[in-house]
Amino acid sequence: MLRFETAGESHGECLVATLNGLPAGIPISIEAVNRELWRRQQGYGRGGRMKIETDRAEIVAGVRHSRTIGSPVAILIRNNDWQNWTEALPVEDVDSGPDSGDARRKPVTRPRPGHADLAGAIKYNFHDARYILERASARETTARVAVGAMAKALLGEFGIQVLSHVIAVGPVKLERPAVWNELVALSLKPEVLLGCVDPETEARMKEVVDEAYRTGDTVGGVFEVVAHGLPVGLGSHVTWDSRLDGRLAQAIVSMQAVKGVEVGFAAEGAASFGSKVQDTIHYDRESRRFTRGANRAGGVEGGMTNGQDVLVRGLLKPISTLRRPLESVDLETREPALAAYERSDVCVVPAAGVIGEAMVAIVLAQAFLEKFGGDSLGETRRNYEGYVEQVTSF
Ligand code: EPS
Repeated sequence: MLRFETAGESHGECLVATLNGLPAGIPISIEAVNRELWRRQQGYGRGGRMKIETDRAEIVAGVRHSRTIGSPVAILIRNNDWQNWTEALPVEDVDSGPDSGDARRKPVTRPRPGHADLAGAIKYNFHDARYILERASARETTARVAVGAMAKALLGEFGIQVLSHVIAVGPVKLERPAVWNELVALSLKPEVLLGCVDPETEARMKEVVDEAYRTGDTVGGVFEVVAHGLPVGLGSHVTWDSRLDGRLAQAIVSMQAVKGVEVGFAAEGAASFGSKVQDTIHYDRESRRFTRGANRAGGVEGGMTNGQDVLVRGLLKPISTLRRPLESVDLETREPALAAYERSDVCVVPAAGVIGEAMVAIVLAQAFLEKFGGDSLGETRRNYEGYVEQVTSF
């Protein structure tokens, strides 16, 4: 079973992740991991924090001589901003307690609507939302992306790739499908604007972000993750929790600010007749392969991969920290007050796409290892090749 955990606060010393269950022998390139971290930091509309950080992974366990060794992988990513927070968030107490009102703590007493601040403060019993937002912040996704890079390394050994693109920013939508090669080209670009494959649409997306900048607002959107090169049969129809679409949905909606998910063309399908939605089945006698009329199902039928590209979309609400803050209430005085603002991103849809890739890669790697197992890459490969032979001669 491939399992991971993350720890770390947004302005603490570092973020850490552990990942257990990868077979031994997977080649790991630290540059490839760092490239993913770089991709997560990009995009037009990111805030001041991204100028402070240059995220780099330090692998401190589980990889030796550039290959996994079967033991848990541990990854550490240092926060450059920590040096500005040593007094506010020390590990050892410097005064009398969490509600002491010490200004050095940089208390947050005016919860932001939409953020974890209010519910978290009530639940964990702090009259200061600082400890809540430190962990709720999407900075945590840095650790997820590092873990996702490991999952991608495993999948890559079997010709499976996971990429993303932005299909909407605010009201501006990409009105045509993107092809796989466009996503590959996008992922290799040295600069990222809004992660859309169509330059004209991307320019209109930028105008929406500019408007949000002008008005002190924020803007959300939709990203699409595409997994390419999958075998038939990852996940299963037999139990509710082995269904791959359910597992992908959980992984995507667990991301900060994601409020909705689509597998394939879910919303469009719900508004159509069945005859227009299902992907017809055909057979090519020459290659002895089943082919499909379209891929509206997003590569998953009955909770299993069907061999087509897996398509998963995440619907991202606008970030809840606004430069022109919304109405709130002060946790101390209970008087009306404007929500707290330190600094924030205006648009994070391209970054969310990269995080979505990591989450999808992790879920696919879990399902892949469930099916093929193996303590070493060679063993996993033998199991995989045996199955491919069975599928080919079906
Ligand atoms: C983030 C770092 C954070 C935020 C953002 C994600 O940095 P800071 O709080 O120091 O500005 O920019 O977090 C949020 C969107 C949020 O709502 O908390 C990052 O590294 O992605």
